[in-house]
Amino acid sequence: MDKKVLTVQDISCVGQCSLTVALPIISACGIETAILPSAVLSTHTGGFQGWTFRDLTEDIPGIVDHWEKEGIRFDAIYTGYLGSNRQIDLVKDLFVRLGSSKCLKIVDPAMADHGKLYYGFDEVFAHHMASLCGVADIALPNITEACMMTDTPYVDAGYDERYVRELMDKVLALGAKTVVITGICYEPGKLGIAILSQGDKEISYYYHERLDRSCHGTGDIFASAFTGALVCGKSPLEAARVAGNFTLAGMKATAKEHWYGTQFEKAIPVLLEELKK
Ligand code: PXL
Repeated sequence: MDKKVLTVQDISCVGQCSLTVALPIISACGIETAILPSAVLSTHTGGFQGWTFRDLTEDIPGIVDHWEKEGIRFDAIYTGYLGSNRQIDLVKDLFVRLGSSKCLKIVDPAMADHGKLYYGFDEVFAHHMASLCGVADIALPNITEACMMTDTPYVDAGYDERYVRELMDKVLALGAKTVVITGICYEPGKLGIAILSQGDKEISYYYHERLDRSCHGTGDIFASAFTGALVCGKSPLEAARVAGNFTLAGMKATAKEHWYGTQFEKAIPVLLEELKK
């Protein structure tokens, strides 16, 4: 049977992140993608001023009830940016009610980067997000998010493999079955994606080139492509290669003056090539 994915996150109408990234990318992987918008914003909150924000929390229970009655179930549920503790509770509930028997639950905490929480989030939210990662098959934090969820001091650079291993063990201790952390840098010019599952002896890495710039939305692009690749049957390590190479190609395709997002659209052919390998 063809697989079906549900993704739960906001619609930032302009800004190349969250649902405007997840829907096209997972669809491009050839997978039916249903969406549950958690909020509608005029833009994302990372650099624009004066954005609008409509919270859709109160719409979620009715949508979930309807789908449950219709017998609609998903093979994977991927969550990104969520706006409140209550939304996290609603997601935990829909994991149970809308997941197929083998549903893959993929949680990208999408709440912080570069050592700082995004606008509007606090420590209590970060701990609540930790509890959502605790029920995930795959948790996809960046280093900042992993630190905030596990009360670990954030180290920007110069950390070693022991620090990363401890951090990953702490995320697994929350309950996640597998943790995938992007942006691991042990030496100049190289970035790693680290993967560790419960019971693994060692971290697996996929390394790719490190560019001398950062682009907004790359976490969402990575998580979307990773989800698409996993649902296509790739292993977590293969999915890391697909998503890592695609995200990198998107960054390379992004014009220098394009400050608010990543022009991943131009790299869709790379995604399709990577999926064929
Ligand atoms: O890319 C993550 C993200 C998603 N949604 C909203 C955001 C951000 C990051 O800034 O502001 C609304």
